[in-house]
Amino acid sequence: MPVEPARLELLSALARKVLWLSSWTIHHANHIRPNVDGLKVGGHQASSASLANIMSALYFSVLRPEDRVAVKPHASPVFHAIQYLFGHQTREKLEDFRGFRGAQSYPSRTKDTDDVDFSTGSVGLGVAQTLFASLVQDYVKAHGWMKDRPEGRMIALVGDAEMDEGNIFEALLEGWKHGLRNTWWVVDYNRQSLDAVVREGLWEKFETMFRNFGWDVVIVKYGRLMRAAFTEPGGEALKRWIDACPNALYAALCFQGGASFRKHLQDEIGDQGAVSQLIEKRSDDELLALMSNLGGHDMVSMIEAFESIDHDRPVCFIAYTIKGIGLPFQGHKDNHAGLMTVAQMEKWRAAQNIRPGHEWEKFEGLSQSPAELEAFLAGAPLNRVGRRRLSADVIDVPAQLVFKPAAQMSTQQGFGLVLNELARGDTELASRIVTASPDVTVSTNLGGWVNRRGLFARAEKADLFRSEKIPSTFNWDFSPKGQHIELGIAEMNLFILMSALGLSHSINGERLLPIATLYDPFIERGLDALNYACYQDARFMVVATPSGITLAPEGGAHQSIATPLIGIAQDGLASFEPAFVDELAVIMRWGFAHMQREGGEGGSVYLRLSTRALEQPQRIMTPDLERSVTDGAYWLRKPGPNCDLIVAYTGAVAPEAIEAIGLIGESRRDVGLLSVTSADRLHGGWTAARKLRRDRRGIPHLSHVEKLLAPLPRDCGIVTVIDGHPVGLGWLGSVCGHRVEALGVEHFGQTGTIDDLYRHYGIDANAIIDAAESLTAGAPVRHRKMAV
Ligand SMILES: Cc1ncc(C[n+]2csc(CCOP(=O)(O)OP(=O)(O)O)c2C)c(N)n1
Ligand SMILES: [Mg+2]
Repeated sequence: MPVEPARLELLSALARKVLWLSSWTIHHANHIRPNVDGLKVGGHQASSASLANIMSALYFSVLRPEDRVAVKPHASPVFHAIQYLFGHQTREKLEDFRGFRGAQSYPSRTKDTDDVDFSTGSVGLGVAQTLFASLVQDYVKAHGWMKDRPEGRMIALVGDAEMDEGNIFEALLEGWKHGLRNTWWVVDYNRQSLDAVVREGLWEKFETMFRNFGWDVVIVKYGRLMRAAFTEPGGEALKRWIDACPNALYAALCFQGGASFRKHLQDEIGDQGAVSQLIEKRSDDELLALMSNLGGHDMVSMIEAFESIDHDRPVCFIAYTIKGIGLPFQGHKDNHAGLMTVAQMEKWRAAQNIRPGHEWEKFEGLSQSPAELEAFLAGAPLNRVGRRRLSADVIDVPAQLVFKPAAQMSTQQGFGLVLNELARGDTELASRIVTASPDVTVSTNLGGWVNRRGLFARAEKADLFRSEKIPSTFNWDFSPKGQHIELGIAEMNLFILMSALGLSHSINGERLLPIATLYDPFIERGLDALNYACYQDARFMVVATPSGITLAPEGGAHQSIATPLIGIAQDGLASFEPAFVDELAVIMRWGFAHMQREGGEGGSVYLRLSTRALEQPQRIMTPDLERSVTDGAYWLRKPGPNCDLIVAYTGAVAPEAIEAIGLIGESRRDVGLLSVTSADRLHGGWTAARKLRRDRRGIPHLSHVEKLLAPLPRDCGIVTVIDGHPVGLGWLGSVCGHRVEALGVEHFGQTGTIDDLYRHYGIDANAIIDAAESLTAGAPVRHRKMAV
């Protein structure tokens, strides 16, 4: 459908205003705001300009309220400018761009207040987020929860160099497997990255690749001026020249201006009759306007391209642009961090009829009446309904999660049993759980759950082995009602899927409780995506096994050392490492509630579990014990008044700690054994309590760990032991000033039995006893563990 002239005029005026406001925001942050010496803003002005027109086309005309967008990180000022025109962003926040509580450098769901759909910043991740968000929308729809809500398109505005990020390709493959729909990726093809000009012919690689994955590809290369010029006599020759011009030269000529274009064109095709005339009849300015009229900078071309899509297959738009268009450094290869000087800005301001002191005024310098522009903005389809961010009710979590107990079992087994019981029941909680695993569903003990709840696919697909009556432990039926999403091996995809599932309450207004299972060492493979999911405040549960060196025969490549520290340091993720299954059940229950708490009160959950089967304690889980488990620690053996040593352990080394404390206890009476279920929660509680005490001077508030350790005599020693990096527990000595011997694993694992490796790395019972003796002057320990 052609774009009517009146609408076009308004859209073009607004796009010019967006370019101005975004550049002014950056300029203001650098040259005008006080106290920002040294806080130079790089990477925004040129990069933003590139997308000002495309985003104006989208936000002011194409987007519908149900669509969701991930904006290229450096186009953040464009996004904020658009929201400012809509009235969703304040002038104060724009003036404070990149400042404390100001508009964020990169669009942030949690820190910005102007309706950011998906955070971006670490390039590549926001792009993949849109793909998984679309799969999640399909999941919600297939489960009958969309009600009358229309399907949204999940749209990413992508830098061409951003496409180098491997996670995008991993996501593409996964999207293809799941029959991806309703996803648009708009590549800002400015042929520049941060450092350089991109390789020739990159668009062909993109085109082939996207088509190969079943996407529609729309190339928007020429703007209206160009298309009109191509129909003039000599136009064909001009088009051939444009098509053959190397990226670097085109960029350089855009920087140099009309005269340089003229010289090159005349030297190379000028003697070809009609084309000379085509060039000569244009002034330098007109020639530059023609040559920089690439598709991405032409409102009509972009609107037509977007509106031409009449199907729900995924679409890649390759929109040709010039980095820094309209600004003095347009096309210059060093422009990523380029900033306009005060003099350049002055000149540009005057050229746009913007009066000094009126730079922030929404419609200053535009020829249309403010009333007309306001009415147009208010009537933009995106603004048709009020709030676009949705919410969902909290799902009830039963008072207790049950499991079939066994005398000896691992926490991984326990996890499978808890989920199996949930799968057998018909609670609302169970119906909202979605599991996913990167090709380790069975080996992470999700088999029982999947057997009962099935795999998710939009179309039914029966398990062939079952239909052929070939015996198999697992039922691999796919259906729209399935609750397990089967993923390929890429851990990046797992975490971005968690990021999408874990935002469903906000995006789709329907709460999901996602659980990811994977091998603990491979958390590091997907770590940036995990961090990204937490940064967006997505809510999910990560269940990782095997962990530490307990999968001893697998060797160093399958053993994890650093993950306990990740668990402590990762913001938005409460991490736990229980030793026993009754603790695990309590933690999972707490976790499902924590995943649903509002704002800073809640978050995601990480369970570092083990495949090592341990003898389970026979005990009653009292409310006190439950609270201690979720607060992070409890006394498995309470120290006496004259205690000179305690052992604090985490997770699968419980038997070593118990044995050591038994042997030490033969000669020293009051020793204690502290079971640490969450070093993260324990440490977090301690820091929070100290801050509270400082803030509310004099009002005592003791954290859980302080209450546990404060009664110990001053010279009591602490041996800490963990199947992971010793720093994970070593900090316990700082709480009340006790000396610590911290045992753990600091080097890549060997192959061997657990006993071999625990002895080798010094986390077995004898190592604990040795550490205890080196730390305290108490009676010598008479017996050691015998070698087996
Ligand atoms: C994972 C990651 N690596 C590096 C960066 C730093 N960085 C930001 S933008 C960018 C490249 C910009 O090129 P492109 O995507 O083409 O966007 P343009 O600036 O051309 O608009 C880089 C390397 C980042 N933000 N995230
Ligand atoms: Mg680029």
